[in-house]
Amino acid sequence: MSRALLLATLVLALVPISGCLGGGDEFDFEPGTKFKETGRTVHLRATVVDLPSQEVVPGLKANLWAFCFQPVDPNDAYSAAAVQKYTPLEGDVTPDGYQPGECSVPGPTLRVKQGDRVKIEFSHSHFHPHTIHWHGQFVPWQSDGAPGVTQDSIPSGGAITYDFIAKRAGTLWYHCHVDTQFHVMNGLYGMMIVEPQDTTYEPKGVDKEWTMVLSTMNRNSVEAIGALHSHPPGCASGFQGCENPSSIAGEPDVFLLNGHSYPMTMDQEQSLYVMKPGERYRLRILNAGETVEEVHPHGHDMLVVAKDGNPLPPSSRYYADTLKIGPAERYDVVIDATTAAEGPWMIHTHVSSHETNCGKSPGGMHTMMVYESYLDKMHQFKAELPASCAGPAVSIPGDFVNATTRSFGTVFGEAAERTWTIPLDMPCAVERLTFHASLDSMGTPVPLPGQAQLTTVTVVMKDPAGAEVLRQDLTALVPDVLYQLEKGSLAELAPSPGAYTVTLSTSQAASASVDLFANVDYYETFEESKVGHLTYKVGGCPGFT
Ligand SMILES: [Cu+2]
Repeated sequence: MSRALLLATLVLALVPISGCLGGGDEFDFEPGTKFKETGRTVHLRATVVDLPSQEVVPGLKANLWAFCFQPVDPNDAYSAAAVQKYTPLEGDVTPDGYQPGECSVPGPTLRVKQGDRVKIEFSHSHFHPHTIHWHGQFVPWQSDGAPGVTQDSIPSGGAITYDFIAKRAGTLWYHCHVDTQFHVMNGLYGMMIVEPQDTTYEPKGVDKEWTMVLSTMNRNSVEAIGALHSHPPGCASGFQGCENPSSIAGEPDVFLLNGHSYPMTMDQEQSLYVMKPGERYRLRILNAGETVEEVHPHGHDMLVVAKDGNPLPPSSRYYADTLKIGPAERYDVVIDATTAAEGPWMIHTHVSSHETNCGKSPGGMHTMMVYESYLDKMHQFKAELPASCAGPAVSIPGDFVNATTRSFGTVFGEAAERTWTIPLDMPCAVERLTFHASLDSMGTPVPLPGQAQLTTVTVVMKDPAGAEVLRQDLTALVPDVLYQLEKGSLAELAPSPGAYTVTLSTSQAASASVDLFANVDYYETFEESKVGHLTYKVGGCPGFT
């Protein structure tokens, strides 16, 4: 073999090998590399506030906690632009000192450029401690927001500055890392987008970006946290008299897309995806909830281009009509709008029980991709797809059962009066009220021969409105009285909450005592809804049938 032929053979033999080694289509990407610091700083102030009575599902108002972000310097346009706000829905609360959308659930989307310095001055006067964890970002460990591990949580009145270079690009997120199972559920999460400097692996020809943040809640747990808001200002865990919420969170039973359930998603500018034929959209999906979801758009495929913010090699990108996304995962997908597909299309989780509100479908993690030419027709489709909870959950008081003894003085002939109250918290939900008073004969004086029993105790009972409903003398001959009210009559007699009062009086106290017993028996569970939250159907209670 000539030298030239040998060389040619070797070159030919090496070509496939170099192909295997990567060659021209080598995927030349490594997270957090190939960038220069921009020299610019995104300088924000962050806090946590209460968002009371946020309607997240039609008819369900939750007491949420929200992250707020705003530029430290209001004139700093670069930092201000990094805070991308959700347009508040009607009725959403804007806390004092903030612009609409600066405090929200999910929190505002933070959008910075790779290489920017991100400086977040975090402080709060919320009753519970919090932190911010920058999920996916390559931060110095001191800025990792991991309480009890690498830093203390930030108590009410405390402060920390998170300071890092946005090294890692892509779709990331942030969330509180204190009792994550509660704090995230209660609203402390949001998306963070870092635009890469090297756009080699970015999807091309994108006209618009959409974001989809999926999350879950447990109604009972969120309501339980709401009840803790009576804590004094500055009250935080570890302080005397301040309770933490239970560390056991209930199973998810509320399913949210950008902080709301369908059909509220249709009213949310950032959650109703409007399309135009020929355009191409990049949808960034974050699962901030506790469940695994299956995102499914109707009428379109999704080209999956990035996982957890990192681009997939072009040869590994794939089309899917159903995309599994577990807790904390992110996927970027590209959706093409075509003339052939013009219309209104659902996009929702295909874990079907999670596209419900209180067990009713459609609801939950569900919204629409609507072509512009169909926008004005959406009210029809919405009308055909009603979804709401049956009504607010009613909290029925626990039964009142009490027995006691009221004793009078020991001086014969002395007048005396004793009182007792029977609380009545929700008259319309009472099944039966029972009151029993009985003169304790052991306490009556021994009558002299030929004399009548001397001790008489008069029992007077008044309803919460002050009307007398019972008057009876107790004597040795008539030693007791029983008073009962059944369902129906009680609501009429005592339409508003309050207390029945019982007054015992005698003009001849002499070691007499009266045994008292009361039982206010409220209705219990009437119907257990599919989401595990107890709802009640109580005849006579306003708003319930
Ligand atoms: Cu927190």
